[in-house]
This record gives sequence, C-alpha cells and structure tokens, in this order.
Amino acid sequence: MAIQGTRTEDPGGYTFDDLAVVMGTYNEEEAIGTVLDDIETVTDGRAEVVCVDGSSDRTPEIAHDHGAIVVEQEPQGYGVAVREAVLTPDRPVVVTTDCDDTYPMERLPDFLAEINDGADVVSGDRLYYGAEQMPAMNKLGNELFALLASVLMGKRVHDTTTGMRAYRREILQKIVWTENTGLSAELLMRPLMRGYDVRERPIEYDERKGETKLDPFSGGAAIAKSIVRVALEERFR
Ligand SMILES: Nc1nc2c(ncn2[C@@H]2O[C@H](COP(=O)(O)OP(=O)(O)OP(=O)(O)O)[C@@H](O)[C@H]2O)c(=O)[nH]1
Ligand SMILES: [Mg+2]
Repeated sequence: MAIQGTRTEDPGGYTFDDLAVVMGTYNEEEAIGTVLDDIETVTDGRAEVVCVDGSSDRTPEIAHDHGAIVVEQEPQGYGVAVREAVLTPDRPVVVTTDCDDTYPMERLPDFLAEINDGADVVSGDRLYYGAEQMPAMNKLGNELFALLASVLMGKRVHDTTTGMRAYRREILQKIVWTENTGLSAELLMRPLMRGYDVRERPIEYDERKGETKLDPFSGGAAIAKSIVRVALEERFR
C-alpha cells in the first residue's frame, strides 16, 4: 500500500532515530520498493532499515537504492533470516515486518508509542479485524496456532505467527532463539512466558504482493512443533 505524506508526531522517549525496521527478503522485487518507501515516509527517513537477503532477483539492488543495510545470506528459511535481521541493528527498538506489502507501516508510530509506554514487545494481531485478505487456510491455521499456544502457556494470545512486532533490543539480545519457520511464535512466546510486558494490538493485513515463500503444509507442521517445543522448554526452564 503506498502511503502519501502521512506523518505522526514522534511520541516521547524513543524517536524514529532509535528505531530499526528489519526483515528477511527473498525474491520480493514486486513489493520491496513500496515497503521501503512506506517506511521512509512514515519515519521521515529516520529509521534504520535492515534486509537479510537471499534473493536471486533485483530485491537487494532495490534495497540498496533505498538506503537499506543489506546483509547477504544463503536462503535457509524465514527464521534463519529474521534471527540475523533482529540481531543486526544496534538501535534500542527493533520492528520486524515481512517484505511483501502485507503489513501496515503507517502503524510504526503506534508501535513505538507502546514501547515508550513501557511495553517490551508489541505484537500486531492480524486476526482481530478479520484478516479478509489472508488465504482461508492460513487464517484457520493461525487461529489454531494461537489456541494451541494459549492452552500451553495458560495465557490467551490471538496471533502467534504475525510478522509485525516491535521489541526492545535488549530482550532480543538476552534470549537464545532456536526456531526457523516457527521463529515468529517463539519471539512472542519466550518473552511472554518470562514475564515481559507483551501486548497484542490489532492491525490491518493486506493482500500479499508476489509469491509466498512458505509451504502451508510443511510450514504449518513446523510451526505447530515449534509452539509445543518452546512452551515446554519455557515451562521447565
Ligand atoms: N532471506 C530470506 N528471507 C526469507 C526466507 N523465507 C522467507 N523470507 C522472507 O520472510 C518474509 C516472510 O515470508 P512470506 O513468504 O511472506 O511468509 P508468510 O508471511 O508466512 O506467507 P504469505 O501469506 O505468503 O505472506 C518475506 O519477507 C520473505 O521474503 C529465506 O529463506 N531467506
Ligand atoms: Mg508474508
């Protein structure tokens, strides 16, 4: 979605100068220009952008042209890329997104405001507004993942696999991350089960540009396994 000239005042405390927006990028040349333009517009060009890239198309060139830091990495899956991406910046607030133009970059000021309000992790809940653009099977899967995680944790969560979250960097650095396809669930569950201030906030979710990189069957099974493993590890740690 192209954003034109929307600009919100910086909330107190951390500003966009303290913010890094990070993503894994894998053959996203259709979407990356829009995503990076949106980030630039919303943050007035002040957020640092990190792309961990495994593409064979023009994605890394487009990222460079937009001033992003591009870390090259052989494609090894979502979590391997996103783990590298969240650990790269040295800014105190790190926001993840996908590079497929599904997530609302105009919400970056709200996420930063929640961090300034004391949140440790702010997680975009795509299911709250109905996620009409999400393929029906993904939606069902995501609802089941959230239920499974909620039962295992004893705390209700609504969207464990969302790609848009804000984190205090110190938490990303302190916890050891082990999951690949299930990394998004892990990034929500470990902080929550360790007592950090984790808040879900409703977000809009748009239709994906370009091809999906996730196989719904093998990917779904991997995510379910991650949820069970992470919940048990955190329970008994
Ligand atoms: N560097 C790198 N990035 C990856 C890899 N796999 C996925 N990504 C990126 O991670 C993000 C999430 O992948 P998606 O294909 O959007 O997965 P999804 O959001 O579960 O599925 P969709 O519903 O199709 O959006 C995208 O920005 C991808 O380009 C990988 O192996 N390496
Ligand atoms: Mg996506």
